[in-house]
Amino acid sequence: MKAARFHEVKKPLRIEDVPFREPGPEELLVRIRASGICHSDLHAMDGVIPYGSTPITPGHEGAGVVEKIGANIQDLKVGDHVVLRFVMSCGACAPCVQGTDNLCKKLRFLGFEENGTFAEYATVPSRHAIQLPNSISFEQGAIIGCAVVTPMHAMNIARVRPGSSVAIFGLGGVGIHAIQMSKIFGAAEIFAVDISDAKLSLAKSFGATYTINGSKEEAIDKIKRFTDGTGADFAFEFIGLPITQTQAINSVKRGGTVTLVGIPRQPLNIDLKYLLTNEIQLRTSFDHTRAEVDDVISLVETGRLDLSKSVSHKLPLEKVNEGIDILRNNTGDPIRIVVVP
Ligand code: PAD
Ligand code: ZN
Repeated sequence: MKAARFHEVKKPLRIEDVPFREPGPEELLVRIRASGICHSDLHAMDGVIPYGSTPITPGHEGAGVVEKIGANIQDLKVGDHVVLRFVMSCGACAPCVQGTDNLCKKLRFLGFEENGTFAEYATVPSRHAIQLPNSISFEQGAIIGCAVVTPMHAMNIARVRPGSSVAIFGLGGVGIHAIQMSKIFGAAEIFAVDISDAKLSLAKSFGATYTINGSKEEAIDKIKRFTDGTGADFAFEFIGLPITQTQAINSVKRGGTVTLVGIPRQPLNIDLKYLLTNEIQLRTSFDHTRAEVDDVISLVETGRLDLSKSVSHKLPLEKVNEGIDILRNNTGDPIRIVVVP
């Protein structure tokens, strides 16, 4: 099969012919129909997040069709559409049983430690394939697996309450979905911050109350101005830069909650005394749980979450490096870029 392979840090992926692995008794062979490019893939290719072993096939946001099933599989059949979960939890340890399978003791990551979805086929344990209703496209199914479910987990971590004000920093493939997700969680006012006017206007169309171009306006001042000088109840950072992490911290009111989601590329200096004396709750959000994927699929299926504008670019797998460059350079206002084998 054709696959895009990582060999060396800061080098393009190589399109190669590699054999696919036959599925074991508990596994599936999935014909990949769409795979999203996430900024986390760029972090891994840059050496910020380590791959388990190399060479490896990256890609952790995939959807496709079950092509072959292992001898013990009963809940899925050949021809079923599935979303692949890159959070490969064991299902048996204490965190898994308690519903926090993103903190599994034996966690492995598809596309980082196991060959992923930038390929024609992926072989995965069946418990990491979640049935996708035929009414949802493969492109939308693919991005559900990371870009859409990540903000849902972040909102659950923060415990966003109905009627609250929420500030979202970063409106890329992941952060843009936090706008609609805030509405679903009942937010009354949403501040959307980015440096791209196109992403800000998309956020507005999804229900952002105020948009702020961080390269032209002071985000904290504007958020305070529209919250009677106090700040937002909740802030989320979906970029991973100290400057925007600090802005998020300073944009919430006393007693507010800040949730960091963007993978940090540099350390952050935190004024702990400021947090403590203002009782600001600092939280972090890592990936998602299986139940949250089911919840997102239901929201899309019932029309409460609109993913029709989420995929901005669709490229053949052979052009995956072009997609990676577009995302890295943030040119052409990419939301999610999807590759199709
Ligand atoms: P992306 O590149 O699509 O989006 C980043 C956005 O940030 C873009 O819209 C930029 O315009 C915007 N931006 C950049 N600099 C600034 C700035 N100074 N001020 C305001 N906006 C700015 O990335 P993504 O959405 O794929 O991923 C975002 C981060 O989230 C990235 O670090 C990724 O690794 C991380 C991530 N974390 C998890 C998790 O579970 N914690 C899961 C998935 C992705
Ligand atoms: Zn991702």
